[in-house]
Order: sequence, then structure tokens, then C-alpha cells
Amino acid sequence: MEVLRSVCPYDCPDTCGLIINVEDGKVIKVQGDPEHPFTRGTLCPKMAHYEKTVHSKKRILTPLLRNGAKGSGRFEPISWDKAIKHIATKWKEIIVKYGSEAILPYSYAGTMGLVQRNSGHPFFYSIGASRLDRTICAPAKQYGWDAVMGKTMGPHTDEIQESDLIILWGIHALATDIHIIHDINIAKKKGAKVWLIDTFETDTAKIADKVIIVKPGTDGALALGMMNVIARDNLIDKNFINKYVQGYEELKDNILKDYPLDKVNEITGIDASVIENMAIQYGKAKAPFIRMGSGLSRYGNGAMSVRTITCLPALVGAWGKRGGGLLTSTSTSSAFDKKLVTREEFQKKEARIINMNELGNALNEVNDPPIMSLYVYHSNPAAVAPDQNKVLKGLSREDLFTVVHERFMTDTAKYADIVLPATTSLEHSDLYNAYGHYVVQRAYPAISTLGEAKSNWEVFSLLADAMDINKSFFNQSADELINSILEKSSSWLANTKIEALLKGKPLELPLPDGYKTNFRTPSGKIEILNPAEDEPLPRYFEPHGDNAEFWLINSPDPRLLNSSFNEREDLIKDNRMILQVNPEDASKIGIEDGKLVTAYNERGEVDFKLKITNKVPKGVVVTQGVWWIENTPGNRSVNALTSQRLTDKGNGSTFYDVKINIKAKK
Ligand SMILES: Nc1nc2c(c(=O)[nH]1)N[C@H]1C(S)=C(S)[C@@H](COP(=O)(O)OP(=O)(O)OC[C@H]3O[C@@H](n4cnc5c(=O)[nH]c(N)nc54)[C@H](O)[C@@H]3O)O[C@H]1N2
Ligand SMILES: Nc1nc2c(c(=O)[nH]1)N[C@H]1C(S)=C(S)[C@@H](COP(=O)(O)OP(=O)(O)OC[C@H]3O[C@@H](n4cnc5c(=O)[nH]c(N)nc54)[C@H](O)[C@@H]3O)O[C@H]1N2
Ligand code: SF4
Ligand SMILES: [Mo]
Repeated sequence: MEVLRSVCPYDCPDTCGLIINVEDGKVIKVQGDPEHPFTRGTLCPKMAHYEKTVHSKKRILTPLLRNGAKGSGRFEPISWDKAIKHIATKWKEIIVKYGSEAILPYSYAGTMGLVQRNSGHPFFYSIGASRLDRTICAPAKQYGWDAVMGKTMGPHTDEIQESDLIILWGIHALATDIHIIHDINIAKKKGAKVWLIDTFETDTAKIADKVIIVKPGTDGALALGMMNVIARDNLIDKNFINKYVQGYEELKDNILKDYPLDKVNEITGIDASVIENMAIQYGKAKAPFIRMGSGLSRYGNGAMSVRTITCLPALVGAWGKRGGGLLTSTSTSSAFDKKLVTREEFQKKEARIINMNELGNALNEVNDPPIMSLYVYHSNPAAVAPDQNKVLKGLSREDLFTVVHERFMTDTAKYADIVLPATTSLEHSDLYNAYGHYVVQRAYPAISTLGEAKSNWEVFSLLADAMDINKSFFNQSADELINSILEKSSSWLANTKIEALLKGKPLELPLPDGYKTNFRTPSGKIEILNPAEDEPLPRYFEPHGDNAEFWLINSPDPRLLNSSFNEREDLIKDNRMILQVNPEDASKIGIEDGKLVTAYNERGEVDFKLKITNKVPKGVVVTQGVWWIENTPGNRSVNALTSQRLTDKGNGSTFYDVKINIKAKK
């Protein structure tokens, strides 16, 4: 038996180090790497049996050509040679007839490795395809942080261990950032208190001392209310503000005038006394630490909500204290030069940009040129993109030539003209950086490729050859490309034990002394007042909403990762597509626990199994997970209800800014 190292490739802040046991070319066991400083030897339930995904009977193992209606999932095997020739011929025809922008790539986060994730970029730049604005996740969160903190580095997760008040704000850590619980538990043993601020009582409430339920999309108002009390009671850190903060006096005038507690109570649904108490405890904490998730940023006011909350630690000087601060995400991207993969310079002229959240519109509306071909890789837009009915209508177009490179027959793959089989992360090489900690790692293949599967990099090399482009760049292997990136390593990496990285070991990047108060903004200070913004000071404005009765929260399920892991019967045997509803709301509509209901709004109708629970407040309903349609009780999954509307800044998705009505299923 061989024991090898690898990295979890999924879009999760934890980016775990893996220990893989291989016997006769088969993965027989997967464990967390005890030497990985954040993983610390444990894995989430999904990856604890990654071998069931890697060796799943549902893997696609040969190229496939459609031989039934679009969406039917009927295909016949073809050779790689034929598949690549077919695609190149079609694309050459489309380019002659409509121009290269008629081709649209669609990819996101099936694998987070630097090379495999980005290997389509140099290819699509070279052929002049339309560009995709990859904003489905949380660009509004980034925007809100940047508006206050600029390029300041996020605090190390070890800080949490030293905090006396940890606030999990819009993050279901038990599902989406499970290893942070380790740090929280260390702090709790020393007496720290933990608060959870969410729209309903998630399972993360189990580790919290206090759960604060806020109306969807109103966190910005909550933060303004807290700041009002902090200013009123002079709970500020004056020295810190004088030295490091821009715009406190201006903010103070505004919040005292515009955000009295009764108004904030009305907006957020939280009692004025609770807000007051939160502010006082936050103001008096020695080293309060906020871990902010993405949930609250997926609204029409998401960037402003994040920006407002990000001002809180500045008022109380949390940045100056060991254990204090606020973490939205860490950035390790400057460790490796991504541009060596993406190669924007291969573009001859700037092609148009299409927002990935607006795929439904892009495929259906009149465009010049129209989108005539879609190439999907490591993403499943038919399930994960908002406004599913529009997306499926577009994918059904007979004149749209769709290619999907996938490991499984996803909702999107079922609409393809050609499906290409993809490797799993244990079958290819890559470099990984993280967004929830400061560890980077290189992974080598642990097993040979299964069937005829090929990695993203390999497929783009074949396509480049068939399209006669950039042969010298695409003729190198993924390993050669990785080595060339490491040879030109950043100064950050050069100061480390790079040999450990080459051996496939996790490598913690060193943080510069005093980084927490090195504010990388234009003014060099924390910019509560940001003169470059059209709203120079934080303020509250309402989310989009819809003309319907209930807010629909549709956030991560611990057993899935976006739509990944739908192949895993062992994980998802039961409790799929549950809609959690408050008892009073359920009795008002006259619907019973365990029965099928239909949720609907102007965009679509989706069937769920009802669960009546006090964990959800009145006026809000909750479903978790993005399910493949074959795993739902009806013929649509949750995104038939969500909207293509964008965030205030960052062009992001607004998944939770959605309202619905509910009726018993006929
Ligand atoms: N198991 C699992 N892990 C995952 C994922 C998954 O699908 N499953 N997805 C991965 C990806 S791609 C990402 S981006 C991250 C996301 O992970 P997180 O950063 O945790 O963010 P979200 O998943 O968007 O939502 C987290 C919480 O925000 C809450 N929320 C929604 N609206 C509001 C609001 O207005 N205010 C407040 N305070 N809370 C609100 C939701 O109820 C939810 O509990 O997780 C990653 N990890
Ligand atoms: N309703 C609702 N919708 C959401 C969300 C939500 O909270 N609610 N979350 C949103 C968020 S935060 C995100 S980030 C997006 C994510 O959306 P996606 O990036 O589309 O993520 P997945 O659904 O995990 O789909 C990834 C696919 O890539 C495939 N894959 C894995 N590795 C490889 C590989 O190496 N090569 C190729 N070619 N394929 C591979 C997997 O089999 C999988 O089907 O979803 C969004 N959608
Ligand atoms: S999904 Fe997240 S928690 Fe689970 S193994 Fe991967 S990185 Fe770790
Ligand atoms: Mo995401």
C-alpha cells in the first residue's frame, strides 16, 4: 500500500491537506493530514470518503455524443479523436459565420487548483471567445472589505484562539468552515463567548452561547445600530481611532442622527435591548473577533452590508489586539503568479464580458453576436446558476452547440451535444492556495487516470492543437507549467522552505510582523469614510425583495458542496430538498409536516418536502443544498426560484435576496 499526500480541490475555505492510501491503483482510504496546520488530521464527512466519489460507478469515463433530445441524457460513446475534431470543426464554422465572441466559456469552482481551474483562460483568450465575469460566489463581500480595508491582509485563524468574543456572522461554520471550530473550541476553553448571527438557527448554533436572528439582508442596519450605541456610550478606542481610522467623527454624526435603536429594531427584527447589549459587550470585549461568511453579501445591498460590519472592529480598536479583528477571507493568491496560467496577453482584442449570473438572459436574449456555443468545465450552471428556467430554456436551444467537460452526468451535462470525461483531483497535478488560511500546497497524481478521463489542462492542450493556436504554450504538461510557476516564485514564497512544497507537503506562508495594523488603503488608514465611493459613509438601504410572502434562504447543506457530492448515495440517502417553515406560518397556509409543497414566484415553481420547525422565524423559509434535479421530488431545483439580479457592487449573485409563496402540492 502507498501512502500519499494530496489536497482537497473543492471550493471551501479550509483547503484541507489529505493523506491518501492507495492499493493496486485504487484509493482505499482518505484522511486529514495531521501535519497540515489548519486541517489538523480531520476531514468533513464529504471528503472522509472521497474514494467513493473518485471510484463512483457514476463517473463518466469516455467522451459521449448526444443521440437523444437535449436534456434527455441519452448519449453514445465516441473516441477522443472524434470528439475533439467535432468540436474544432463546429467552432471554426461558428467563428466564420458569427465571429469568435459567439463562443462562451462557463467555468467556476469544481476544482480550485491554480492550473486546472484556470487552464481554459489562455485557450479562450487565444481564440477570442466572449469572456465570463466569474461573480457567482461573493464578489460583494470582497468589495465591502476592500472599501474599508483596501488590500489589508486578513487575520490568521490562530488569532481566534486568543479571542474572548467570537462572532460568527452569516456563516454556517459547521457546514462550510468546519476546521475553524477547532480554534473556537480552544478559545472557549479559556472562557470566550461565541455568538451566531444568522437568519435562522443553523446547526452551528450548537457551538454558540448566543444566537441572534436577523431579518434577511438587514445586517448592515444591525451594525449601524451597534455602532450607534458604541458611539453613544463612548465605548470606542480613541487612541486607535486617532492613529489608524479615517472618518469616525463623520460616521458618528450620521449614526447618532439616522440609526436610533427603535428604527434599527424595525428594520432587523431584533429587540432594541438585545442590540444595545450586543454593542456594549462587543465594546467591552478585550479582543473581539468576527468571522464573516458570504451569506449576508448575497443581496442587493450585500457589498454595503459587508462594508458596514467591517467598520465595527475599527471603532473598538480590535485590530490592535492579539485575538481581535475580522476575517472575511485570507488571500494567498500573491504566492503564485496566476497570470502565468491565465495569459490575458493571448487576447488579440478585448472580447465582450458576460456575467455568469446572467447566463439565462445571455442564452435567450438577442445578442450581437448571439451565443452559439457554450463550453462548460468544472461547473454545473443548470443547477447552480440563478433563474434555472431561463438557463434550461437556453440550454435547450437546438442551435446552441454545448460541450461539457465533467466527472458526472450533471444537469448541465444532460444538455450537452458532447460530454468529455474529466479527472478527479487525485488523477492530476496542481498547485493550491487557500482563502480560509495561509497554507499552500502542491499535489501530484495519486492514481492513474480512470477510463479515458482527461484533466482540464490536457483537454485545452488537445483543443489548442485542433484549433492551431499557441502550440508552444499548450504543448507543455501541467507539471512543466507548475514548475515554471514555482521557478518564478514570489518573494513571499522565496522566503519559505519551498522544498517542502515540492515534496507535496503543506507549507504555511509567513506573515509579516505588524501585518494586522498595516492598513493597505489609499490613506494608509481604515477608511470608514471612503471618498472614492459614491456613498462615502456606510448607510443602510433595502435589499431587492420580491412581491411574495416569505424570504427564501437557500444556503449550503453540510453533505453537499454547491452541487458537488450529489453522486454520493452514502451522504444523501434522505432529507433532500427540505423546506423548513415556522409552525405559525405552516398553520396559516394550512400545510402539514412531511407533505410535499410547491414554492413559487414569478420565476418558477419548485417542489419540496415540508419540515415544520421553530428554528426558522416567521416570514422566512429555509432550504439547504443545490440538488441535481434527479434528486428532487419534482422537475426543478432551488434555483428555479432565485434571480439574476446583481449586488449593489461587484456584480455578484443575490441568491438569498428572494421571496416566494407556498402552496400544498397538487
Ligand atoms: N458543506 C458545504 N460547504 C461549503 C459549501 C457548500 O455548499 N456546502 N459551499 C462552499 C462555497 S462555494 C462557499 S462560497 C462557502 C459559503 O459559505 P458561508 O461563508 O458559510 O456562506 P453562505 O453559505 O452563503 O451562508 C452562510 C449562512 O448565511 C446565512 N445568511 C443568509 N442570509 C443572511 C443574512 O441576511 N444575514 C445573516 N446574518 N446571515 C445570512 C445563511 O442562513 C447561512 O447559514 O462555503 C463553501 N463550503
Ligand atoms: N441556490 C443557491 N445556488 C448557489 C449557491 C447557493 O448558496 N444557493 N452557491 C453559489 C456559490 S457560492 C458557488 S461558488 C457556485 C458554485 O458552482 P459550481 O462551481 O458550478 O460548483 P459545483 O456545483 O460544485 O460544480 C462543479 C462541477 O465541476 C465538476 N468537476 C470537479 N472537478 C473537475 C475537474 O477537474 N474538471 C472538470 N472539467 N470538472 C470538474 C464536478 O463534477 C461538478 O459537477 O454555486 C452557486 N449556486
Ligand atoms: S470540503 Fe472543506 S472541510 Fe471538507 S475536506 Fe475539503 S477543504 Fe476540508
Ligand atoms: Mo462560493
